[in-house]
Amino acid sequence: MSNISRRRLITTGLAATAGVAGLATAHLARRYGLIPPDNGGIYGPGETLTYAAQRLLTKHSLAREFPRSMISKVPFANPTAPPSEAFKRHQATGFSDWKLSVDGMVERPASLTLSDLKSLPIHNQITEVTCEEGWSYVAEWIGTPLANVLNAVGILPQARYIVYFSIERDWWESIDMADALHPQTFLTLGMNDGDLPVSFGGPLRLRVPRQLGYKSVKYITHITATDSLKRFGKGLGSASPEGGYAWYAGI
Ligand SMILES: Nc1nc2c(c(=O)[nH]1)N[C@H]1C(S)=C(S)[C@@H](COP(=O)(O)O)O[C@H]1N2
Ligand SMILES: [Mo]
Repeated sequence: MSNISRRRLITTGLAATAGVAGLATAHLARRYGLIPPDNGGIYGPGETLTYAAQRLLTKHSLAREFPRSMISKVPFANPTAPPSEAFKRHQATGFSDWKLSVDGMVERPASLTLSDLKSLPIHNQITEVTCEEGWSYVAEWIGTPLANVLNAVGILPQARYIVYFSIERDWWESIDMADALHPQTFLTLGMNDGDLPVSFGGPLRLRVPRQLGYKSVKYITHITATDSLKRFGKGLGSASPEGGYAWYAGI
């Protein structure tokens, strides 16, 4: 897109966000494919407006990063480890057999161990986890940007979403390519200078700091690239809209 048409798009987007022309945003959303998977039902038009406006205006912005002094002394973990036998077996062997399978619309499907992931460039960020229930905490997250893994497997140009799955069966989410390739979207292996504790999603969690906490799924075992979310679950994009929460949870 040329700079001029991008600027025009942003200006139009701004006008629409200001409420001057919600219809214009809906039109732009369709034109640029900015329709979220949970666009049906009573809240659907609102979801489309939020997602399209955010993508048109803030696609490249960064989540706030904090100084080390602001790391929460007592970070709040939602409960405990997954109770499954499969998880306990992994825990007993120090997660040495933990695998992340990467498939779908990629040139070279792969199955990566934690040490494979640790051999990629490792970055850190001090960002906040914000739960939809109102609490939050700041921690340092250490891992490799998801983009590094996607580049390594060769994402196909028609891929539009990354769907990611936990060893906890009911937890799966998806994000669009803007968030998947975002520099702060991390496959996280460490926290506050140590390994990632199990209660915080260890051994492997996808941190998506541009969105609410529920998009940062713990115990990741599988990611897949796709051009459509229709064939996953009820076709709404992830587990959250199936339970009444927005698929796009930008903050
Ligand atoms: N696998 C899995 N991932 C999960 C959850 C969960 O219960 N299981 N809870 C989610 C919710 S609702 C939030 S707010 C954050 C909480 O992260 P925390 O435990 O680090 O505070 O994790 C998210 N990821
Ligand atoms: Mo949450």
